[in-house]
Amino acid sequence: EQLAREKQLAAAAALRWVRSGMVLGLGSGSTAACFITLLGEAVRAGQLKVQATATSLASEALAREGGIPLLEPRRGLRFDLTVDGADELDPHLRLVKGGGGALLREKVLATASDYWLIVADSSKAVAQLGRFPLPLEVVPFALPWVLDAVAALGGAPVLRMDKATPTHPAHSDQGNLLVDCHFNVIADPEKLAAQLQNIPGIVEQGLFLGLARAAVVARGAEVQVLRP
Ligand code: DER
Repeated sequence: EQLAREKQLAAAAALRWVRSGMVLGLGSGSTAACFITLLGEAVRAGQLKVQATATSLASEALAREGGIPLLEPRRGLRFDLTVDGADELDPHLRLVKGGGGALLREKVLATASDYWLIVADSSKAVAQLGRFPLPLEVVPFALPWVLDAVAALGGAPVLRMDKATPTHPAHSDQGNLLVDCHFNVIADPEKLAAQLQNIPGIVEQGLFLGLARAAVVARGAEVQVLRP
């Protein structure tokens, strides 16, 4: 339907940023998956010669299936371009990410990238962050105190349960827990990010600030390139 077509459109547009010889970071989620699939087709057709590292085991499997040569993490490895999705993006290109539970590896690769490009359908663009629950990755031992600290910040924290077995909590690729925080409105993202980073046991939080170079947002049949 409309959003699926927009994801495809944004992903196809992002392919224009790719040049042979690049070392690429591959994001996670359904829009990034469209990009990885299209990239695999170009690699298999001999149109692009690239190497890549993925931000989740799911994206890694998709890239391997597509025939994209993969690089293991190593010292000094930097990415010419990383293409990733978002759950929300505001006019300053501040993002909420982590809906797919990959926020830790996503932020590691975003930070190691020379150019971090967002691909999104029109539903992601918002005037103010916060309606999408803010994801956290949390070390299991610390969970009770993290839930208390987030509640004290007004974040109404909810432990994310596994989609397949709803009686069990979801786990990140690192084996940590995921907590979704219902702030509703995040008026000061920078302040909240600093507060969350001060809570021991939170290994990553889903605010991605000052990282995105551009966002390719598909709206209907149109593609807009937004810059901070
Ligand atoms: O978890 C994430 O940050 C992913 O990028 C994802 O949530 C983006 O959403 P999408 O599946 O609609 O692309």
